[in-house]
Amino acid sequence: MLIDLHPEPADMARLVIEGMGRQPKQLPAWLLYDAEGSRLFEAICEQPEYGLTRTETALLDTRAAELAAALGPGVVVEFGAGSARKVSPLLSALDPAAYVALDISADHLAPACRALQQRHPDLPVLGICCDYSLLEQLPDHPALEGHGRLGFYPGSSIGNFDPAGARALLRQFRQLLGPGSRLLIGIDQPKAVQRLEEAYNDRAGWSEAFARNLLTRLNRDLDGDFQASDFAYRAWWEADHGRIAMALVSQRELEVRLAGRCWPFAAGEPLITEYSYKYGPEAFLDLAATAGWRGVGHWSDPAGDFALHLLVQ
Ligand code: AVJ
Repeated sequence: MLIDLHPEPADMARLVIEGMGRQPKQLPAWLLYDAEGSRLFEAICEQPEYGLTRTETALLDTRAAELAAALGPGVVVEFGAGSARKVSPLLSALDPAAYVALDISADHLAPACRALQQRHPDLPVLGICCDYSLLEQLPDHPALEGHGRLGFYPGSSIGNFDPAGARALLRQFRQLLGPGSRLLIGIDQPKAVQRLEEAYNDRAGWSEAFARNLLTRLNRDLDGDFQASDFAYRAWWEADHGRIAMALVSQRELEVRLAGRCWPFAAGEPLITEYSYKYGPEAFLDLAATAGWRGVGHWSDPAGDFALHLLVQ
């Protein structure tokens, strides 16, 4: 079952013009995920240097029973479900009243819900195609009635937001899930700088290809004239901010045409493609508290690379 709320397509030109006007220049991270970008990101997740996905998947698998006991009964609501592949062990252990997948792309949502329904034939499954950052409330539907809500936001996706944006997102989850709800959220944790930087500079070059695909997309969709050879990919840890910065760095002084305007670059000037914030348990719970969430449990791998936090309102 799928409800399509027909989310407005984002005003890409306006957002890109706004981002190119910043200092440093910075584009919205979601622009990385066109069809080719999504494929490249899947390849990143398999690289030996990038442990995030493997570690979280293993945690969800091995601790599913404990997680289910802590979560308790309700309807599972996954934000930005994509292919909805991570939630399966949780659903098996939890046996929730229903599973609701929210995603902006109807093209991803429909097959994801079908595949999930096959793995869990008795579970009521509902897909809602929407921009959940703009919704005031979830639509009325029998699957959502009479049960508490258990939010699920895996993948440390919140790491792409700056702290103010992350707080706004956590507040939005609170609003959509309602009083008495819970939220299980995956958070990548700070670790040795060398390991962090290698994760975003894999040897096979998938991280670089993922960032470079942004230039291809901008040239195609916003009539840009970026020359790939004018930019070098870099990713580095910024300790003061607790984040990895990823950028395409101009190799000379040049001008680029994009979205009907001309943009000068100095030699060595970065175009930030995304940030990836990392939070230790305390830092994350402080952030969550400012959005009205309280931590009641957390699960982490033995090395402390990644954590799943359980929050209550
Ligand atoms: C999807 C935001 C969690 O920050 O690790 C990985 C994105 N970009 N390699 C991350 C990403 C390049 C990823 N998140």
